[in-house]
Amino acid sequence: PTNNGQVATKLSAIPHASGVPVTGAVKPQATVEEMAGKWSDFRFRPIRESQVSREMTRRYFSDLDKYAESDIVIVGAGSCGLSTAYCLAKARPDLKIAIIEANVSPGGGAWLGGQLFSAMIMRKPADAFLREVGVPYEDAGEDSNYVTVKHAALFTSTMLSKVLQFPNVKLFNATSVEDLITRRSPDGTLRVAGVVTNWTLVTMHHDDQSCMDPNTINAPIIVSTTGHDGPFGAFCVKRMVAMDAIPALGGMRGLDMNVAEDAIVKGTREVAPGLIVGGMELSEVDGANRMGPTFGAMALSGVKAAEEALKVFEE
Ligand code: AHZ
Repeated sequence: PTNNGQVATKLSAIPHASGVPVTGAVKPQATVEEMAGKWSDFRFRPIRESQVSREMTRRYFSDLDKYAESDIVIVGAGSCGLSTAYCLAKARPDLKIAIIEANVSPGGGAWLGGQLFSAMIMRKPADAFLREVGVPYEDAGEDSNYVTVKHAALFTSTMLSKVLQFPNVKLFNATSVEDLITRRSPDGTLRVAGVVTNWTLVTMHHDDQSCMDPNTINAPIIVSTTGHDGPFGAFCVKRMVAMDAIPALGGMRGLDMNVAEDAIVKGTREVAPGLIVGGMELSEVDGANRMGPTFGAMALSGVKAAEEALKVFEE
């Protein structure tokens, strides 16, 4: 049993599209083909509206209860956060992993390759990550230094479908991390010990609504992947600077694909006790370059962030 009382499930036990798991099904299920041409007699089974409400809310509140003590919280479900979640959930089915995403739609900037263009470019050797997750891509051959996914949304939707099938992952979307839980040790070091959350619509209205107090999640390790500074981004590291737990931010530098991608992957680490930073949020800490529309570093920074997080549980 895992720490939340569930039986651990190995990745190999999570079926793919050809064998969709139907929990609790007792009889052979109808197929769509069997419905064809029979629309005049068609009827859905009856339902009472309250059943729908209860099925949704019961699960959500049970998840709030279960994940109030998580093993790992990932802040931000962009390409780096989702890659982190995939690696962690696969490696450790016994750990409870909460993903907090401010937006209604998870995926961050990875729904398009760059500007409004569809294709997503990944420099080798990040093609290994695409094979690992099962994202189809084009490779121009041995001499080519990069591969191309025909639409960035294919990458992001595949990541989401894999990550959300893990039984030990819960995505709380439309939920913002609006502060960090911190503990000061006797030597003065600040340790991040969880996150403070609120509905995103509430956080957007702190100026014109009376105080609506937040909620909390405790966890020994937080992985922050909230992207570079902007209306939303770099949230956790900016908060750490405000609390004097990180001296200052280096600030994201100009675009240099070759320098930027190596630096982000290599630099992904625990920047302060309890806080691992990956993806473009790290460029703000280290004063690293941006890479623009090439996503290999986001995937591999996720791989490294997961590796760093797992050290905490191996100690
Ligand atoms: O909504 C944000 C996005 O989905 C989410 N987020 C930000 N602040 C949050 C908060 N609470 C909860 N306080 C929050 N969620 O974090 C996600 C960040 O995703 P992203 O795609 O912006 O970041 P990434 O680091 O995964 O990928 C960066 C992609 C970039 S930017 C770039 C450049 O500018 O040069 N190049 C690449 C490849």
